[in-house]
Amino acid sequence: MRRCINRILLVMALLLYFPMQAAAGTITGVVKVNGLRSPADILVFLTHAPAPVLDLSRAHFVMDQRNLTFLPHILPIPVGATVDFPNHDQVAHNVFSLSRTKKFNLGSYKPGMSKSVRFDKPGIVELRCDVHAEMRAYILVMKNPYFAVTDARGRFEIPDPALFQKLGLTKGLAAGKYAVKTWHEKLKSKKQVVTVSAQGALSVQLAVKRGRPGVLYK
Ligand SMILES: [Cu+2]
Repeated sequence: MRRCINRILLVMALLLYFPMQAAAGTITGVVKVNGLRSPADILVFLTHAPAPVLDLSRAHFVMDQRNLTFLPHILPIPVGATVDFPNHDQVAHNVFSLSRTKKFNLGSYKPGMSKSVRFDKPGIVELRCDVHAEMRAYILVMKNPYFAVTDARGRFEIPDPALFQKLGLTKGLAAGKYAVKTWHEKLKSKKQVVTVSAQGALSVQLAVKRGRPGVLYK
């Protein structure tokens, strides 16, 4: 009798456990690059995915200015997020964008100062500096939080654990079909359709070549 009850309890526990797993899919992978020195700093994202309502009030995104470069080189953010632009150099910078997604000019500002911009429309923002012509970086304003940037070895994970923690999101990816796409200013964007299963940790390999990336969303 006791054995039977134990078995029923086990089955019930499993039934409770597995539905929770249904929304915990992840996509991990590697981007292989032909024609660039490093496979780092490539945006990988899902073109269409459920976009939860986000509380962006506490989530800070930073585009640093250090050693006469923007850091990071590629910064994806969810639409509606605000980016801080601190100047950690010994000289003044003047950050601006002529991109249609967001046009702005922060003016020249001194070391130790910071300015902020909110990005309310999805798309690509090319950042430049009026003082240093070689300074260039990109803010990618994304429609959903399912995006990541490749590490030094070209690896990525969607959802990005650090980003999801920052945004207070706990769930993984619901089972279904998704288009995984890459973006980097010097690489032709690649798209691949994948199927994420209920318990799924899916592994993808994307091969990209030099070329024009095109738009984020069609
Ligand atoms: Cu500058």
